[in-house]
Amino acid sequence: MYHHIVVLTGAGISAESGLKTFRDQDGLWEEHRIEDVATPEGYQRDPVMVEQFYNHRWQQLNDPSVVPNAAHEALAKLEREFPGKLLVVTQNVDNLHERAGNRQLLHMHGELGKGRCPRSRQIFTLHEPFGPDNCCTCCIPAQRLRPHIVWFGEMPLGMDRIHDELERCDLFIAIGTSGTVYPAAGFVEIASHHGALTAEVNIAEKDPHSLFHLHYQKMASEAVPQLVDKILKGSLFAK
Ligand code: BV8
Repeated sequence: MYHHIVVLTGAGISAESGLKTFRDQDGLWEEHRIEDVATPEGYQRDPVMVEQFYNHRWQQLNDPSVVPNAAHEALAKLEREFPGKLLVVTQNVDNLHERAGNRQLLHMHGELGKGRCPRSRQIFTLHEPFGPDNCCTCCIPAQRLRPHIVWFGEMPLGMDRIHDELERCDLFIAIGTSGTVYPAAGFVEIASHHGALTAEVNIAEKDPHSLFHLHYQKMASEAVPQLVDKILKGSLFAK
């Protein structure tokens, strides 16, 4: 039986909930260049365009067709029923893990539903789209809120806690991530180096340079419920 699990999720776990991934054919980025919408420089250059990019994705979360899928539900079941420690680290900025019920959850790249004061770094729940009138309440004069999103070149959130958990876990599972963005892409090496069994779920075939011990080439909505049942039964390569 495992005692301490870290799960890393990427855009692939939300794909079956209707949210576009970043690097698949119709990925988000194709409508925009990364450097234009997901960098501090892009925001400085054209804040309105970046605000529209994030407002659109935030409003998409209210679409009745965008709901947690079986993979999100399975991770919530794991948190409810697993007797050991579980932390879900997500690269995703959507709210599908929370809506499925996960609470031991860390958004390392920020969240669509939050804004941040550029001066105090105070975080605010978003109640209206980003724009010139959506300002902080912590400064005089009030500052225009920016998306609470970690852009390229910015430090991801919760890194100390993540490293601590990776060094202690005995099972590391990555779900629906292409492993192209660092530091998240380097987590498997840390976990494996500290003795964890590492597994990944991806519809793509195993990368020849992959460091994962196990690879489940399946849709997340099919593989994750199966994995969770094996873990809860103690039959996933029980040590
Ligand atoms: C940092 C928020 C340092 C935005 C995101 C030059 C300058 C500066 C930095 C760098 C540089 N060169 C390299 C770097 C590092 C850089 C980086 O890694 N760049 C890459 C492009 C090479 N990283 C950073 O900049 C990071 N910060 O390094 O800071 C620092 C140090 C000290 C002090 C200050 C700073 C910050 C990176 C965070 C960027 N923000 N998100 C937003 O969401 O709008 S990244 C964004 O892209 C996502 O959050 C996610 O992390 C990433 C997309 O990755 P995935 O989630 O994996 O999605 P993807 O589409 O790629 O893959 C989906 C996978 O799912 C596929 O494999 C597919 O096969 C699979 N799949 C699809 N459907 C399913 C499925 N699997 C199962 N079932 C399905 N149904």
